Amino acid sequence: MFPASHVGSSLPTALAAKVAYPNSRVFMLTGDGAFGFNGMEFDTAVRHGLNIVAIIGNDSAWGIDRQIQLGLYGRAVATDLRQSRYEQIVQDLAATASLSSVRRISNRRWSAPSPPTSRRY
Ligand SMILES: Cc1ncc(C[n+]2csc(CCOP(=O)(O)OP(=O)(O)O)c2C)c(N)n1
Ligand SMILES: [Mg+2]
Repeated sequence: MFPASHVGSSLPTALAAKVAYPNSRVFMLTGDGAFGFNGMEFDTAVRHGLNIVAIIGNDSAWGIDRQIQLGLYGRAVATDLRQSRYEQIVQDLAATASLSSVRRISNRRWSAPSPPTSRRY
């Protein structure tokens, strides 16, 4: 577990971990916004046969920022993303590789809880 907190860092970190520990199972978690930073590196994973488990939390939003905006200001600005099928991109990149195994678990859109009337950060 390497919680770097930098958006977009989990995929390159996971690939490096798999290179360093080829006999270990490597899991990574990423958001949909984060996928946009370097999602093409799944192509790197395929080319180098780096078989990792990637979980993409797709809430169609820059979720943390959206949540903060709602908490502080009661409305969200420029933090909505499209309901893109990022797992299909990965599926296409991996289509010719035997390591391809992509599953979509849920199609539920994230919905923010009602913003509180006042909140301190
Ligand atoms: C390099 C970098 N830029 C910006 C941030 C600030 N930041 C923290 S969470 C977040 C939103 C991430 O959105 P997403 O990847 O979709 O994850 P979600 O919060 O929706 O689960 C941002 C921009 C950061 N942590 N690192
Ligand atoms: Mg998100």
